Amino acid sequence: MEIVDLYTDRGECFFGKQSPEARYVVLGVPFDSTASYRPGQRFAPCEVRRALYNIEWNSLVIDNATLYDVDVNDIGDVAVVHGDIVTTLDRVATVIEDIVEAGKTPVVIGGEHLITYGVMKGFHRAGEKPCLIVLDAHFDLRSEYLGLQLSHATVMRRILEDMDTPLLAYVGVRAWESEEKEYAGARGLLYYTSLSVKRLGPVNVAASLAREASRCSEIYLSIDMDVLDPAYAPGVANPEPLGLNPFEVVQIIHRVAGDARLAGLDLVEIAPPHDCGGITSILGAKLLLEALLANRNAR
Ligand SMILES: [Mn+2]
Repeated sequence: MEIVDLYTDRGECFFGKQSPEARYVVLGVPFDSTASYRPGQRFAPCEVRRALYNIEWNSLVIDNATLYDVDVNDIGDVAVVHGDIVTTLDRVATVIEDIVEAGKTPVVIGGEHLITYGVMKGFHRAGEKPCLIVLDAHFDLRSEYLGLQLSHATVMRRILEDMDTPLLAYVGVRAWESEEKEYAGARGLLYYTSLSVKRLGPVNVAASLAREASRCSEIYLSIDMDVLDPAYAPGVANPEPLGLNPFEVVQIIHRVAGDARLAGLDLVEIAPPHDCGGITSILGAKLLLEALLANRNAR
């Protein structure tokens, strides 16, 4: 049974690059079954690819860096089973395990944030435990949500508890239940709220992340698009006001992804049915492009 669908016949939905030898392996996970407010993240892998296909491929930050010079292998989307969380996450883990064992760097386009659990499980099965840096408006640290242990609202708690993953820091958090803040405090998790990023400045926050990461052999970056203010990224499943702006986020991404120890990254929670003119998918595509170019430049 094939658990990865190759969307080779879908024209612009395709990332446009397919080099089997490439270090970077792009994988879509069009899953949104635990969405509670505004579903539709299943459409994001296609929309982000379409956006990336149509914007220019240069970096704004690194002179003369362009995606034309980066070898990328887009292997398509995981064949998700809508409504079946366990099967879907297991398939994600199986594919990621293969990618990691082949020494490649997965670049995952969600999908809701719960898919990061499957990705981390794949690393775990491959015997790797990268330090996690999360850009998000939310902690996702509930013990359960709407009776579910595995949910977009519990994903980081499950990753911490099931795999003992070192969660290095959150950036941009600004919306929580008291239970989550208490849990973060009890575990001593480091977090920068969106307000503290404004006060400290993104360069200083990024420098502090780099200091924290000095103890890590590998780093994994999870980018929830709701870390951005809804003014810049309205098309997300759970928008929260008072977020970061694109320049703050891109500076942090450049520092984190511009580390040769980056083992993988994901971009999650874009919900195209709630977007305006595709601006969230286009910005997501740009952030992905800058992350890839930052990382390639570091190697
Ligand atoms: Mn979030």
